[in-house]
Amino acid sequence: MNAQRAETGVENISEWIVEQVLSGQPVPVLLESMCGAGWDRDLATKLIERALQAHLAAISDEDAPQSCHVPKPDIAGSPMYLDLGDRKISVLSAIDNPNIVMFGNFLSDEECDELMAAAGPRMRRSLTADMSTGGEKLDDVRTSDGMFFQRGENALVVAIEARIARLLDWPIEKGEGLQVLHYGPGNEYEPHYDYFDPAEPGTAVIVARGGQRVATVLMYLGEPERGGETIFPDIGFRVAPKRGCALFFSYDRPHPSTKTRHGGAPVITGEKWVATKWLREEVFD
Ligand code: PD2
Ligand code: ZN
Repeated sequence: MNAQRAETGVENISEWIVEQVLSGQPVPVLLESMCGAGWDRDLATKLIERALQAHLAAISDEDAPQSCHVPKPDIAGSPMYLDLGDRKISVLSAIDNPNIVMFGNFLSDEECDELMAAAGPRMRRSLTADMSTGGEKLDDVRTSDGMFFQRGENALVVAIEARIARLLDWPIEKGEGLQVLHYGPGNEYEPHYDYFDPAEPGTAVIVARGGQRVATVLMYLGEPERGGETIFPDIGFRVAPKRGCALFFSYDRPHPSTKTRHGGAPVITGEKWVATKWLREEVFD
């Protein structure tokens, strides 16, 4: 749409202005293009101001749901390592907002192998939450295979769940079962939020069991040769799926202001194996 075609009404013009700015058009260039199309300069300036202010208000967290207590690793004082009792892990990188921390040496090679071997025979095409019903559905946005372990299902799952609980000071009972995912070439998980959108009809059913999701721990078990990064497109951040490492991130409210939209980029060559632990606000049983 050009400036002339944007003359159909104030609402359309506002939308068009926001679209232009989001697509990278500098505001002075936008103003000149509106003036060139016959708009009065003062009116065009006001319209731009109003459209951008309304857009900022809409995406700000003022109307967001209230924030809640979330799991958090204690990395105050910038420790190089954290001793979790059964394992010493390293703190590789961290971002404060959103809170994302990457840990090294979280799982041993033997633990990665054992998880993949135990999960292998139980893998089925991954599903996504059906937000209209609270059930599950097959969706092209997620093309991995996966399976869930019961919480505490075997000695290794018990050890990993206890390690996560100590790292994040979050009770084991407030976690979903450990999930193992496998991505072959071309498989991906398109960007999404792990929390459940309060505006969707199916959310009430889902959060009746354990409340909202508040944090995610991704543990990389098997590395592809290319691709398969975990991506955070809104903050321009990509994480390599390095075997044995764990990626933690939290979201203190079910709202885009948490900046936690993330995805699994398509695997290009090789195979990616990852284990996911989603943490809830309340006991999940
Ligand atoms: O496998 C991943 O990298 C990935 C990316 C985004 C996994 C999930 N989300 C998830 O399990 O929620
Ligand atoms: Zn996710």
